[in-house]
This record gives sequence, structure tokens and C-alpha cells, in this order.
Amino acid sequence: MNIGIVCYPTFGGSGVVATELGKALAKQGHKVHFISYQQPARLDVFNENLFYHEVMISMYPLFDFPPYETALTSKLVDVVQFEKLDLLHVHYAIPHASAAILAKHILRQKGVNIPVITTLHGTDITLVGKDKTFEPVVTYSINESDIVTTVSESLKKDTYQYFDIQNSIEVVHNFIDFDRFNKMKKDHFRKAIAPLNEHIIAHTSNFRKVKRVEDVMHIFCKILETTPSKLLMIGDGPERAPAEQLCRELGTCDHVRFLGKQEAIEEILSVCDLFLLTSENESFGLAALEAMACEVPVISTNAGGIPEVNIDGVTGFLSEVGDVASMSANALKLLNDKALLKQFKSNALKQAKRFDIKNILPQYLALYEKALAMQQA
Ligand code: GMT
Repeated sequence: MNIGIVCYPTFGGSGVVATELGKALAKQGHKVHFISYQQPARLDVFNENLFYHEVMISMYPLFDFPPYETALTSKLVDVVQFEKLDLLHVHYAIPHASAAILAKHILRQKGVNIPVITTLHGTDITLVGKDKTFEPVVTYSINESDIVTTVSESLKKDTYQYFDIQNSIEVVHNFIDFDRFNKMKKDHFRKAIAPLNEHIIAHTSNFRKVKRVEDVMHIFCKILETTPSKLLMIGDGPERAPAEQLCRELGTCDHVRFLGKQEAIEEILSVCDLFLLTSENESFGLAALEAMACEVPVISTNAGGIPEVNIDGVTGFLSEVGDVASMSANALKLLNDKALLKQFKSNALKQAKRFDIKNILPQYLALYEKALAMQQA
């Protein structure tokens, strides 16, 4: 197939899922064309089947805001025709789904039929999308898409709850590539971070409000009262500076490292004992899955789709959002019981295997086939 993928080029979340999906499709021999405003962060390999088309915006003094959606739509019209794409798979509703739907309508007038598959990722529904600034356009784009998928059952439920959706929605869970994510032997790294063999705890996110990174800091402070540990804060975003300030106020700075954005996250996760995910909302929690694939149990909230990934009492523990006391107690329960921690590490890997890309890729391919068959009917 000749597939167009529209996504954000960013380090985490939907951008990573879209890029890893495209790379896997290319490995299977499909031609994959990425369309974005920047080279996707994980598009870091050469493969003869991978292509990248950059959306450029010509600015004009009249524009207070760059008209990205218009530029993206025009680019889609151009790439679909020139590259003879079979379908468009757009990740994240705003503005990718609406741009794709407009491109589809323009192309129809030119005698070209292009199916649009829209994958909803989370904040495009639960946070930004349902705001009335965007809601009518999001609703329209979902209903006009040929196929709609969500990354969890929870997000499917939310989509039906917040929007007037007539279309059916398929759940295709996020996935992990075990060729990349697996526990590696990194003893030298472990020693450098935790010279006295302290436990190593990690948190990865884009440091936005929804992640409640302040809860991570408080949980770690509680752990440190009794259990020698180190905390690795990976990623960057608006809440990083307040988190660093809080670390000073709590007096934990000697044991916390803010690592910023990291490419080889699997190497860091390989030396960790526990992962903290304190989000207020999380449609899936890809960060938790990445940790679990590296045999790291997860202490998390029970928000959104997290319970579909992290199984309470098996691969980690779940608590109510904001219940720092419960999450601290759960973390300590695992850290202070060697046998239990070992068991949870192995359970985490077993559960992560359910989301092996080898199981998920065929689900997307089946939906592509369905979209193409609908087009011909
Ligand atoms: O986590 C974020 O804020 C980024 C966001 C995105 O759209 O890139 O992540 C969402 O999509 C990920 C990939 O499908 C999911 O694993 C995250 O749970 C989801 N984030 C939220 O729902 C907050």
C-alpha cells in the first residue's frame, strides 16, 4: 500500500505512535509518506520505503496566526495526487482530521477518492477537543472519517460521551516495539546514578499540567524518608521549572536528576525499579507501557485508559488521582519487598507483550483494507 501518515513530529505520545507505526509498515514493504511541519523525532532511520513531506507556510503581514491547517490541507491534496496515495491515516484530531477531510472533499472534485482513517489519541478529545472552540469541527471530522480508531476503550467511551458521533469507533491499542524496548544490561549506568545501590525510580512526560508532576515529587519525598532512592525526571515542558523549585523546597534535590528530553529512553528505563505516572487523565499511557516493556512496574493513577495497561496488584498499583499517600504506600510496598518487586517486574513484561507491535500492526492493516474496500463498493 501507499500510505500517507499525518502526525505531530514531537517526542512523545501520538507523534511517537504514528512514527513507529509508519516505520513498521515500511519494514513490511508498504510505502509510507509522513506529512508534518517538521521531521518526526523518531523518524531517525533510513528505509527506502519511508518518505517525508514538510508542510511549509508562506507568512504574510496580515496573518497574526500561521494558517497551518490550510497549508496542511493543500499539502495533502498535492501529495495524495503526486504520490498516488491509497489512503490517509491521520493521528490526533486537531487539526489533522479536519485538514484531511477538507483535502478529501477537494480531491473528490478532482475525481480522486482517498479514504481517511482518523486515530484519536487523548487530549484531542478529553482536554482540547471537547472545548467549544474546537468541538463542532472535531465532531464533523470524526463523523466524516471513513474509519475512526481510539487508542483505548476508555477513550472510545469518552469520545461517544463528549461528541455527537454517528460513526462506529474501533479500538486499536497503542503498541511497543520489542526490538527496541527491552531490558538492557547497563550496570555502569546504574552505578553512576545510584552508587550505593539505591532504588531508581523514573517519570517520563511532557511536563504538562495534566501529568501532575508535583505529585511525583511528593511521592518521591515520602519514599526517601525511609528508603534510599534516586528519581530520574525525563522529558521537558511547562511544569518542569515548578517541579525543580518544589524539589528544592522539599530538600530532595540531591537525589533527583532532571534529564530533559532523551532519545534512548529504553537505556534509562533498563536501570529503573519503578515508574511513576500520576496523570489526571491519560487515554492510554504509552510511557507506562514503555517502562513495563523494560520490566519496570508502574505506580499510577486509575485515570482514563491506564487500567487497560497497568493491572492493579499485578504489574503495579492504581490509586485515585491526587492520592499521594496511597501511591507512596504502594511504591514502598514494592521497593521494600524484593520478592514482590521481582514478581511485578516479570508480570510487567508479560503484560507489555500483549501490546507487541506484531499483534497490533495487523489490526491497523485490516482497517486499511476495510477502508479501501468501502471506497470501491
Ligand atoms: O501525553 C500527552 O499529553 C501527549 C498526548 C499526545 O497526543 O501526543 O498523548 C496522548 O496520546 C498518547 C498516545 O496515544 C497516549 O499514550 C497518552 O495517554 C495521551 N495523553 C493523554 O491522554 C493525556
